[in-house]
Amino acid sequence: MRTKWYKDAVVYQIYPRSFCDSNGDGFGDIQGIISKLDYLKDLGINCVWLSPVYDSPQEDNGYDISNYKDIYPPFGTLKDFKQMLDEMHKRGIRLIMDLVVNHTSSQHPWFKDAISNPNSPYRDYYFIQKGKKNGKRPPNNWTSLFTGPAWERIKGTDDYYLHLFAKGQPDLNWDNPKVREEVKDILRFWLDMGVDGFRCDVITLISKEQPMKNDYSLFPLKGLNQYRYGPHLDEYLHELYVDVYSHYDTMTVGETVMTSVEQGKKLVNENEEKLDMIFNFDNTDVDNHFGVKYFLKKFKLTNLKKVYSKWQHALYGTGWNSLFIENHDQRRSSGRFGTVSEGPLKEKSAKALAATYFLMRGTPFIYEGQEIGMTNHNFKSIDEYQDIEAKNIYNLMEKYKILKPFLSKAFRDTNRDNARTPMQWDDSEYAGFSKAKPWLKVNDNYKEINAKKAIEDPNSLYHFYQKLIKYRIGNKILKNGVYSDLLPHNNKIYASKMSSDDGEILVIANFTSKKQKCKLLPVDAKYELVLTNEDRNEENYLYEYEVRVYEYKK
Ligand code: TEU
Repeated sequence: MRTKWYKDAVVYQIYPRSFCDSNGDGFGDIQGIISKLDYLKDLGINCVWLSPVYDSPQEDNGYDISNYKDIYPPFGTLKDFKQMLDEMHKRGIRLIMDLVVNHTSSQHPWFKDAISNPNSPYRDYYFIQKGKKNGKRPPNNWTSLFTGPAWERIKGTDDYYLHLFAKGQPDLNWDNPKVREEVKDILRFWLDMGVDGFRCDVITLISKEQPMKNDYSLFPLKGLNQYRYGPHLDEYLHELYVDVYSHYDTMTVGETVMTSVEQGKKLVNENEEKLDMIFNFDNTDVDNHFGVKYFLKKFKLTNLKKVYSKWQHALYGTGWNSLFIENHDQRRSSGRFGTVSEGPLKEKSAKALAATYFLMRGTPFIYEGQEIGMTNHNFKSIDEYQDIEAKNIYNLMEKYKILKPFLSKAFRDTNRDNARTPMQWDDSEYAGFSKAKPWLKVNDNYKEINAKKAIEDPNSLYHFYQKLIKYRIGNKILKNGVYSDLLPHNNKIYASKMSSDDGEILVIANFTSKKQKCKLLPVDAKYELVLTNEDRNEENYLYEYEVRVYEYKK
C-alpha cells in the first residue's frame, strides 16, 4: 500500500564521499553519516537521498556500479548500511537510494563476461554492435554526454559497445527482458531491507530507438533524439511500478534530463503509475543556452518565474513536483538565481531564494551544505579537480584552444566539483570532515562557513531552513494548494501565492540589493507574517533581499 508519504517529506541529499569521514582515510563513509544523523534530525528533514554507495571502481564517483548488492569498501559494509538505515528510521528519517541502471560499470561481471565471449548469456545485456569499415569506425556517430564518441571498440575485435557517459559506463539494453528482471531483483533486494525508495539516475535515457542511426542534426550531442525519451520508456517505467514499486510504500523520483513539460506530465501522472516525481532541469537551465551548462546566459528572475509557473500548473491535479536548487552535479546556489555569493547580503539573499523555492507545491530537496550557504570553490589548477566530466571538458579546451575564451569562465563556475568539496562541519583542520587530507580540497572559506558556526548563530541561514522545514511539513495549504505568480513580469520582486480551501500563503521577496516599493504586501490583519529575514518590515516597501511569508488560514 503506497501512502504517498513523500508529499509531506523534505529530502536531504548526501554525497557520501564528501559528507563525513569516520575512520581518517580522507573519504566520507557510512559510519560518518551515522554520526551526523542527529544533525539532520535537528535540521528537521525527514528523508535522505543517498548518492551511490554500491561497490564501484569510482570512475564517476559511484555512478558506475560493479556490484548492486554490496557496498564500496571505503564507505563501509552492508552491516554498516543496515545500521545506518535503522538509525535513520529510529529518527523518523526515511532513506531513498540512487538507482543507476541506465548503465553499469565496465567492471561489472555481466559486462566483463559479455565482451570476453561472443556467446555470453550477458552479450545482449548491453549494446554491442559491429563497427563499420572492418571495425575501424563505430556503428554510428553518437557522442557521449561526457564528450567524445559514445562507442568504444572492444579490444581485439571489430565490435563496439555503447556508453552515453564514460567509457567505464556501458549502457544496459533495456529491450532485453532479462535486464529488466535483473533491475527488479536489485530493487527488491534493497526494498526488502527496508529502503524507502529511489532516485532514478538518467532514467529517461533507458529506451533507445532501434536501429540506432547516424544523427545529422547540428546539435553537438549526437543521437540525443533517439534516446532522450525512447519508444518503450513509458512501458518499462510502468512495468517497474506494477511489478515492484506498487508492492511497497515507496517513493520514486526520476532524474529526467532534457524532457519537456508534456513528457513530465506523462511521467508523474498518478493514474499512469510510473514515477512519483521527477527532477526536470528547466530551473537550473535558466542561466544557460540550450540546456548546456557551459553556454552561460545572464540570469533573469522572470525566466525562473516562467519555469516555476509552467511546472506548477502542468502538474497541478495530476502529479507532484520536486523542488530543488542544488545537487551534486550543479554549482552551488550561493551567487546563483539572483542571490549574492559574498558580503553582508550573502545569507539574506540565500534566505530569499530558500523561501521562494521551498514553499510551492512539491517536495523540497536540500543538498548537503546548501543549508549553511556553502559556495563554489576557487580551484587553482586542473590537478585539484577530480570529476571526470570536468576533466573531459578541460581536455577539450586544451585540444581546441579556440574554445578556451568561451568556456573557461563557465568551466570554473559550473564544474561539478564545486558542489563536491567536503562538508564544512567546523573550523578545525579539514573543516571537521576528516582527520586526514580529504580526497578533494576543502573550500578555503570553511572557517567562516561551517555548520557549528551556523548552529550557534540564531540568525543564520541554517536556522532559517530549520524554520522553513518545520513550517512546510504537514502544511495543508502547501500540500493541496494551487500556485500563482502575482508579479510574472517583474524582474526585481518574486511574489507567489499558494491557495486552497484551507487558506493562502504569500511569499514576497525582493531579489535586489536596493529597497523596493511593493504594493502587494498585505495590510489586512488576517494575513499573519509567519517568516521573514528582516526586522523592519515596512508597509509597501521591501528592504534589500527582504522576504516575507504570510499565511491566511480560512
Ligand atoms: O547525471 C546526468 C547528467 O546528465 C549530468 O551528469 C549532467 O552532465 C550534469 O547535470 C551537468 O550538466 C547523472 C548523475 O547525477 C551524474 O552524477 C552522473 O555522472 C551521470 O548521471 C551518469 O550516471
